[in-house]
Amino acid sequence: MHDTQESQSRGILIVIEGLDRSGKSSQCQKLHDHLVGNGGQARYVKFPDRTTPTGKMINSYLTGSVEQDDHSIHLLFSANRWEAIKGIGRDISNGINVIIDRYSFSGAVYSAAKGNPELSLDWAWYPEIGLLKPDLLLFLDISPEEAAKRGNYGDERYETEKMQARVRTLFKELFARIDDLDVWLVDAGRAIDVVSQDIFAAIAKVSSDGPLTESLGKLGPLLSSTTT
Ligand code: Z5A
Ligand code: MG
Repeated sequence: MHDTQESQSRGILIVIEGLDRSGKSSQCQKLHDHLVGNGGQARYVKFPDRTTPTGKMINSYLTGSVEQDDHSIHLLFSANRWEAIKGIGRDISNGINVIIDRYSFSGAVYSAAKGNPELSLDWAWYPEIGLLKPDLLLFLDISPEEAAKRGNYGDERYETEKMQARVRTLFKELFARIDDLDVWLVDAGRAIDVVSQDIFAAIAKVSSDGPLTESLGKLGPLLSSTTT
């Protein structure tokens, strides 16, 4: 775990990913409170950040009030991360642990899951290359059927069981194609506090030795046939 007593050390970059309603936002908030409660500094960042100009365009698309070309909306989601990344890097350097709710991994798989033949997973990943690589990626795994039982499911674009099933498969393919990425699969179908305990245990094992200089790189080859 990042030693919050050493003012010299940097923060850690944690990403929480998962399907819709897998409990990402609940767990990000709990992790934030846990780190702060233990005397550390933490910041909770959520993508898409719907407050910025790009985020407002994304929100209009997600809520169905405007249509967008698949490539165009994809690049807007990516731009929404690029415009925030310097600030995140600065916080990490200043010893603040940054918890990110959805990141490049959601960015690539949701677009690729649309099934547009001109928007492959490889194409979708490309704009993410160069963004900061997380120290730890937690994937909250839940079946689309289980997720659908939770509140408000179905209000936004992409919130269908068919889409979520494709997304789940693509997440696993994507993780298998990224070198040297610390991914923890967490069974998110359990009670909230049980899931949190697993997450806190994973965080305790992360080291913040050395500067956070690593960036997301190109995807490796697909070694198994898990595509949709
Ligand atoms: N998207 C994209 O296409 N490209 C991108 O680059 C990015 C995103 C970043 C909006 O995302 C959409 O944008 C999303 C992907 C796409 N589309 N879909 N689908 P978002 O992050 O703004 O919204 P969301 O993640 O889809 O939904 P959510 O509401 O934020 O879900 P969540 O954060 O995973 O769950 P939650 O809010 O913590 O919990 C949901 C409910 O379940 C709530 O009532 C909780 O009290 C309950 N809950 C949570 N955990 C549990 C457990 N363990 N047991 C029982 N009940 C629980
Ligand atoms: Mg959420």
